[in-house]
Amino acid sequence: MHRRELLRRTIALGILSACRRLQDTLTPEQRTAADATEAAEPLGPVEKRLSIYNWSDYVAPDTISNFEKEFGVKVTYDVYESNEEMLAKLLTGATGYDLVFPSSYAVSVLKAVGIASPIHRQYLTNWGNIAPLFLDPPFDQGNAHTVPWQWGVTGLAFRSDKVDAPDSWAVLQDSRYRGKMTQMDDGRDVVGSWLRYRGHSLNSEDPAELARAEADAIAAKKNLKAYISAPVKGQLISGDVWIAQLWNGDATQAKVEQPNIGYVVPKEGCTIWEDSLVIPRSAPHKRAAHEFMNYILRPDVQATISDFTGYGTPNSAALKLMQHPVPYPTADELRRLELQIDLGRDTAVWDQIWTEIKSA
Ligand code: N2P
Repeated sequence: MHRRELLRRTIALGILSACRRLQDTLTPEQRTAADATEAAEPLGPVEKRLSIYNWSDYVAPDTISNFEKEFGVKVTYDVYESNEEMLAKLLTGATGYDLVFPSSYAVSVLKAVGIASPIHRQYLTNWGNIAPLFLDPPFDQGNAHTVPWQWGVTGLAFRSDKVDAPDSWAVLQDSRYRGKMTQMDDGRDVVGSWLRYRGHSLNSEDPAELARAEADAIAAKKNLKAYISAPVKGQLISGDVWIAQLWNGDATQAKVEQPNIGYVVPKEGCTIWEDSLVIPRSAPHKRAAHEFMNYILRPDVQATISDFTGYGTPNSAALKLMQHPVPYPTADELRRLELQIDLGRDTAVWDQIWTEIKSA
């Protein structure tokens, strides 16, 4: 990656102080070769500590404690609410994390700046449990740097006792529900939803399409209570919010406490995402990180996680054990679902639009 591109990313994330650290000095070919050599080398014994940095509400209550007990590893666990929050930390040089859980496009960013560590596949004896559909994703061909974690969609959760099931993103522009609706605190998700609304790709780089999406987002903003992601669950449960752009699994988690919560993929479509486990290059406990990866690849462990989080599992052996399996999307659904890709130099344009929306 060129220095200019790195600088652009840095500015886009508002983290100028990081630019000195953001350099992968190797060409992509050199990086692939160096990573393959590194991946074949042994890592030594399992360390006694592991530091995890994950999205909130994204493991079962006993996932971590069971791992600690079985492997004699003490786990430190921090959470984030968006890819940007996690990327900002890692790109500004935060070290000490052994595992992060980026979505598709965020994997691309971590790889581009050379801070995704190669996976030592020899430690992942449970690799064969992964469904072929989730291998070789477009953001990491060959899975050299990622292990599939969970997948889901970013549609609309709603209170079925307060409103009819919405079928379109247009509902967010309906003043009848003013003050009772929210969108994610996430520029990719907000701008993406309004691009889909007008029939465009949620990865658009077209200035006219983006300008229209910005105008639509601002039109909806006067009806919104807030831009809020995972923590909106509490407001859906209490009834303070009736319609929320939200990930399907978090909506399922809220439904456990409030049965009157429904979920829809708007007819114009939305994001389908796949999150992965990635070991940052600076991770101090790489062998323990691989042990954790192999642990969550066990069918019973993965089934417990997905049953609790409400998300889909990429683990076909786990799917068979789940009490509430999330079926793979049908061909018809897939036509309306889109994976977010790294916007490269247009990240800065999108970031500017998101800043304008938030300050409008
Ligand atoms: C779980 C977060 C889902 C991650 N609370 C969205 N990619």
